[in-house]
Amino acid sequence: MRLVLGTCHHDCPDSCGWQVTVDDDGRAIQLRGNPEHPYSAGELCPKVNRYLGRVYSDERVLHPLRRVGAKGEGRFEQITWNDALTEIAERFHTIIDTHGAEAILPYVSAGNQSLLALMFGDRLWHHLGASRLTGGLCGLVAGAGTATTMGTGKGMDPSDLRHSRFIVLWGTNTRLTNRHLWPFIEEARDSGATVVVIDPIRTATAEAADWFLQPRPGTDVALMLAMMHVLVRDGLVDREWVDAHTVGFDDLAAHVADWTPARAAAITGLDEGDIETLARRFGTEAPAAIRTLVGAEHHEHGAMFFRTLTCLPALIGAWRHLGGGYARSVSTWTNDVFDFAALARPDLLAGRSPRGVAMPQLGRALTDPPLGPPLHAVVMIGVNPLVSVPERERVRAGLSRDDLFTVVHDQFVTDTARDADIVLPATTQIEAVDAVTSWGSLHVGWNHAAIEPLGEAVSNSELHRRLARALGCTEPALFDDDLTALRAALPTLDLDALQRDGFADTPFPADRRPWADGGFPTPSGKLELRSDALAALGAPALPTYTPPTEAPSAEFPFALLTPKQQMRFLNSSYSHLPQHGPLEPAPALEVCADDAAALGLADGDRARVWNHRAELDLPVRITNRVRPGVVAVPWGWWARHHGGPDAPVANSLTSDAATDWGGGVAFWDTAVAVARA
Ligand SMILES: Nc1nc2c(c(=O)[nH]1)N[C@H]1C(S)=C(S)[C@@H](COP(=O)(O)OP(=O)(O)OC[C@H]3O[C@@H](n4cnc5c(=O)[nH]c(N)nc54)[C@H](O)[C@@H]3O)O[C@H]1N2
Ligand SMILES: Nc1nc2c(c(=O)[nH]1)N[C@H]1C(S)=C(S)[C@@H](COP(=O)(O)OP(=O)(O)OC[C@H]3O[C@@H](n4cnc5c(=O)[nH]c(N)nc54)[C@H](O)[C@@H]3O)O[C@H]1N2
Ligand code: SF4
Ligand SMILES: [Mo]
Repeated sequence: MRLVLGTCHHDCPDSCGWQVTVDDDGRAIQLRGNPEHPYSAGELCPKVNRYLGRVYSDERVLHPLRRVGAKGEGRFEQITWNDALTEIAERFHTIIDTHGAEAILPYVSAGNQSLLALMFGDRLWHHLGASRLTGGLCGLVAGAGTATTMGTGKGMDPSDLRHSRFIVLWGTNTRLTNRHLWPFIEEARDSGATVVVIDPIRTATAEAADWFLQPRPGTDVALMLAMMHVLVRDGLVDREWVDAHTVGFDDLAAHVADWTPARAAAITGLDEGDIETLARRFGTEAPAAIRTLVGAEHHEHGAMFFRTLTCLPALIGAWRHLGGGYARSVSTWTNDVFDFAALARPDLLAGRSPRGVAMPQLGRALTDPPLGPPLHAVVMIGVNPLVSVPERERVRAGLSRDDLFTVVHDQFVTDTARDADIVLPATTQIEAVDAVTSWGSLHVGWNHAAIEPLGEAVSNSELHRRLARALGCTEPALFDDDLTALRAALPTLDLDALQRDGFADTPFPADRRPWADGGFPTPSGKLELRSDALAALGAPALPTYTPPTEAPSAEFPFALLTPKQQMRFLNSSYSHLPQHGPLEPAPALEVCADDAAALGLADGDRARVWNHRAELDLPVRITNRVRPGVVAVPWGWWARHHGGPDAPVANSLTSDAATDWGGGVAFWDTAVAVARA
């Protein structure tokens, strides 16, 4: 019996440390939280408490598979690795000879967000000169919006919320998506802090808050501008800090002069008095802090949301205080220990700059090719776009092209894998070594391989070594072993200690107040309430509210949200497993009582929900989680859970409109109509 330390690989801010008990036959018999881990402290979550059920699931793909029958039929035969690699190499060589390497697109995402899993493969794609992904589905918009104001994504250590008096959880569902932060928030509360949640959905986090505000989706910037109005009007601005460390205050003050709470109330649907109270409490109950994460970026004006939000703590001088400021992803801190270039090796591009394909607009790229050679091959790694990418029916149409060669590397035959030509078996996290720099806490975690790979599964790094060999590449960097690559990636860390302990701290300013004395890395060297750089790009220099293009209309009167909401799911990863999906409420259309009555819908009735992209047929769930004019369909369920292998899913309805900047996508500016089925 052995105990092996590891770190969760999921695309989750918590990056929990775990320990795996392995019996003498090399089988993992228990996976539990590592009690020594400073952030997760021995607790995992309802997803990963059942992780061994995933590892040893009967549905695991354990051998390479080749499609038999028509595309998307989901019929496969088992083949050898040798046959799979030979076929891939032949297809790739033909495509490269005929169309160039840019006709191949590696479509890689964070199903495993460990360093090797996510980035070692870049070496091969750079070396080949394949198309690159630009933008993304997660986090880039929030990072870009934040950096417009602050010059960086670096903010508070979220665990310092334990020192806050007034905590605003703005567009983040902490208790679901970031559960290990909640104890720090409870600690602040025990010392008298108030917790406010601002979300268009009454989430589990909203239920646990002291105060819940439920604006219409996509209207928060109007609320923020009204808060600024009150702060300026009532003399709650910290003029000393603002004068010393920001630019553009006078312009901003003039700009918000007519952003009265009444004006914002009409747009957001909030109560005018609540807006006044929120602004005044935020301006007087120091230390005040705003916690946000990713969700609010999934709007057309997602970057503006984060750009505007980061102005609020600055106006009140919140950065002076321990427990004051703005807390988002800490990856910009934790990545300080990580040498990206040494791992991903952009130098292997050798001066080339391959065509970029916008990740969120995969459907367009496969059906309406951007400039450059049409895509003839896509390699999906750690991603399930037929559940997770907007305009899903268009993605499906692209994947059904007979002249497209699709390779999927995954642990399961996901909806996406069903449409593949070749499916390759991927290891789970307990089968391969890796390291994880967290985005929720200031740690890097080590992950030992606890067991041998099951069947013929290979890790992402081994996959790329095999592909490189099959393609006849000779560049030595493509064949580095895992430890060599990890040593290069983490040059400043004591890897022996990291391997022994399972985690290490990452650097953070000793007084824990990173911006108390300003010094923001913006063009002006100050926090930019006015951004001339943004103006140069054609965007407004000052925080500005703009309604979404796809707003509810006479034809499509409801705003549709498709959020994460199942505690047993992690993105699209668990809905198919017996200890996860069947224990969650099945997909339904959430609608409030007033709207349901107006539509003649009773709880449990079937409703059609549609727009020009797709139509779903769902049972109705009447709920107080959404406000009038807003409906929700939970996301993460596969086609089979929506009625069959060809059924549309939540993202069949969603918009793939790009965000204002940051390269994200406006999933949640989607309008739909609803009627009795
Ligand atoms: N409507 C709507 N759409 C959304 C979102 C939403 O909230 N609503 N959220 C968006 C966000 S924030 C994100 S991050 C994306 C998530 O997008 P998804 O693609 O759903 O991400 P995951 O479920 O995390 O992981 C994808 C796949 O990675 C596989 N995987 C796990 N480990 C490994 C490994 O080591 N190797 C390989 N090759 N595969 C592995 C898993 O089995 C899984 O099938 O979805 C986005 N789409
Ligand atoms: N259990 C669980 N945990 C997860 C995941 C999971 O699938 N399941 N996914 C992981 C991933 S990939 C990510 S990116 C993180 C995301 O972590 P979060 O950002 O915390 O979660 P989301 O659910 O994407 O979005 C947060 C909230 O934003 C709200 N929202 C939508 N539009 C607006 C708006 O216009 N204004 C405001 N104020 N709020 C809005 C949504 O209703 C939602 O409740 O969670 C991670 N953790
Ligand atoms: S999914 Fe998130 S909360 Fe669950 S074990 Fe992994 S890192 Fe921790
Ligand atoms: Mo995400």
